[in-house]
Amino acid sequence: MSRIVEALKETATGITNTAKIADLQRNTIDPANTPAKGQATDFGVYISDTDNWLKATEGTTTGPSLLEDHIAREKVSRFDHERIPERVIHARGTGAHGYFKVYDDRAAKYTHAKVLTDASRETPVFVRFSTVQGPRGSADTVRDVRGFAVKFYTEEGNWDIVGNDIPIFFIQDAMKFPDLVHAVKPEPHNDVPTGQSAHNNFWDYVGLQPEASHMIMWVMSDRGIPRSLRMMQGFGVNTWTLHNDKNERFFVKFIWTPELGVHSFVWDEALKLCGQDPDFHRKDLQEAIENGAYPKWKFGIQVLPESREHEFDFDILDATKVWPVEQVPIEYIGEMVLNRMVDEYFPEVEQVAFCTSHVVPGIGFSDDPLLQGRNFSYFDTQISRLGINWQELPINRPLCPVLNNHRDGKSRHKITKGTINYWPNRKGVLAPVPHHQGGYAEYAQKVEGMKQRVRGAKFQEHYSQAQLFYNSLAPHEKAHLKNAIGFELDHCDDPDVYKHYTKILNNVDFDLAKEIAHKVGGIVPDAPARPNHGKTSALLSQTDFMPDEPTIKTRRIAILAADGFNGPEVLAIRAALKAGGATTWLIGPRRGKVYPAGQKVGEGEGMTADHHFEAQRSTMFDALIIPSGTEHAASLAKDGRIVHWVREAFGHCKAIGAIGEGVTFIRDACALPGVELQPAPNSEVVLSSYGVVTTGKYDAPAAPGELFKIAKSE
Ligand code: HDD
Repeated sequence: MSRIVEALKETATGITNTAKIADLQRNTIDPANTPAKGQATDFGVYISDTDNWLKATEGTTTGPSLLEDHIAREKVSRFDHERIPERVIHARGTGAHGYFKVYDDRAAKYTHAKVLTDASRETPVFVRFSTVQGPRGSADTVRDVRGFAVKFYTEEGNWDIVGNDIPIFFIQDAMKFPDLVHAVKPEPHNDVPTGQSAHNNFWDYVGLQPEASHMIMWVMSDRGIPRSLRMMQGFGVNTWTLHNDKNERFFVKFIWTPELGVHSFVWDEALKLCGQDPDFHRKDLQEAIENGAYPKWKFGIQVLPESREHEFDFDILDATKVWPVEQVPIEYIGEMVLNRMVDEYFPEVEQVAFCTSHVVPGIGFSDDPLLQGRNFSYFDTQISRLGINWQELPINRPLCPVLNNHRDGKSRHKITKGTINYWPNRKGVLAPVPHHQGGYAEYAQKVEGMKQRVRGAKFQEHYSQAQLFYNSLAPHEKAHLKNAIGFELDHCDDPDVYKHYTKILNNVDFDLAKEIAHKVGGIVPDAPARPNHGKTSALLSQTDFMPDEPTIKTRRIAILAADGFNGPEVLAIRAALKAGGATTWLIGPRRGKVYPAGQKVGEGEGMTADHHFEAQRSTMFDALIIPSGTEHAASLAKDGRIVHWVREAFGHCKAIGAIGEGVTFIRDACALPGVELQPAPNSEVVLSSYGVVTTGKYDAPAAPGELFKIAKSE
């Protein structure tokens, strides 16, 4: 019997991809389905009054409240202690359950880890996405690195890949981490800014740490403002190792690539959403999962045998470097699907705790100095956040049985029978498990050297890959990156900071440095600090990650409709978009009934608008459609909010569809001089180079997605 089946025999679910859900059920209470008659104290006595503190009172007077009221004290005291320390970084997050499986055993040549080689398994996972800088209550769409932490509940124990959406990191050595975090977090004197790296201290620090220059390129690129958590890559970042049955060791990088492609906001959209809908990303994840559009990622590995370690012009243990795919191709070996949101945020998302040191047999560490330090830091931080028994919390406990001689500590849940809590013991209980029976075996690595505070020679080069990344971007991505750095340096008011950073940029690219220096009042260089090698590499630009077939799956499409819109047209469009996997939202002058042409306002059957014009913004949607209808188009044209909506969507390069009179409205709203946006006289669909799709009439159910073939980011 497998270890997990044994552990879960109470629920009799066995090892399925839902085994963790079954495990959590042991601690889950459904108030709708409990024998409890109503509210009780924590010690189980029913409460008759939850609103009035016990008082010494007479007649109609209100006397003093009595300390004796332990029921009131319990209620208030429990409330007083509801918060735990938020994560020192990555405090803002959201999470979901799912499963992981490999396609086949092709990775067996590298590792004996069953989770990576046994295709009959579907390993339950829990994933937490996060931003880095902001506190728990900060906005989702800030420019920042996104955390992408995956906990695999394997039969051999928990394995955590605590990764980010960017494949590299700011620093090479873990000892620098507290400085990096202090520098990026709000400044100590005024606790400003929230959820932003646009301030003196951050740019001062990275300006004095040239090893951060590559990471700065990534964070200032569109990767720093993902459209959705479902549309970003994930990376283990550090170099790990795999070991196979022949006792061979390989260096490895882990990569998640989303099925829907990699997409981002434009900066203006992201900025506005911070205020308009600060929960945009977490709601987006929830909406997709609840609609059954389960986010999916392919899981890839880049593998190097030990013999190739020194073959590269960078050190493969340096976390500020990618392994270019031309030199080390990605092998996709499996996939992960997220299919269930949490039941309650705090016990699951807030209490989940990851550790880079959590690996299972067949997977190990390398000498990557960032990873080595992380292996200390994560376990340590969980003790201060959750207490020493944090691994007993339902979301963190492994699915396989866990027995050992660890005992006691605050909030111990387990009760272990027996007289023995040490090894060796006279009864031979709780013996260590030999390697051949599944005990973790460290790879026998030869270690020698001088004890010194240094990093290897190849760790000293910092600009080559920053250039590689910059050179590999598409022109629009370069433009976005320049705007982002321009924005951030403009928010630094200390000339020492922004002037110095423009000097750093000149090591990456002369034109980039010149343009930004001009913009922000930096030092305009008259010659490059070093030549740009001109090399490019694949899979760095997001444009290399469009889905194989253009898709509108899970895209949010707003249909703006005032009274008098063309009803059958809207029905047909909604049906076609739904068939393509998009969600449509009818936005009208009021929530509730909006009346198509032919129906009297207030009397007809109407169509239900999901929202009203004032309550939503174009930033909350990927695309918009204006149907035909004379009165409707005339009303839209009079509404400043709608005119702004359309202009804004146009400015953000969103896909816009318009039909009949809707076309005229869009043309006038966007005031597009010289742009021909006349509807064709028939149902011919015309796509302008601006991404606006127009037609004279729309009466046939279009092929799914026909109207929205243009990828938003183009
Ligand atoms: Fe870290 C949290 C990712 C370097 C120390 N880190 C944390 C989380 C992610 C990462 C995704 C949030 C986990 C969650 O959702 O609970 N960190 C990374 C990546 C790094 C990295 C990809 C570079 C490769 N981190 C790093 C270093 C150190 C830490 C070098 C310390 C020396 N990280 C922490 C931490 C946190 C953390 C302080 C805060 C909360 C937590 O661990 O659980 O220990």
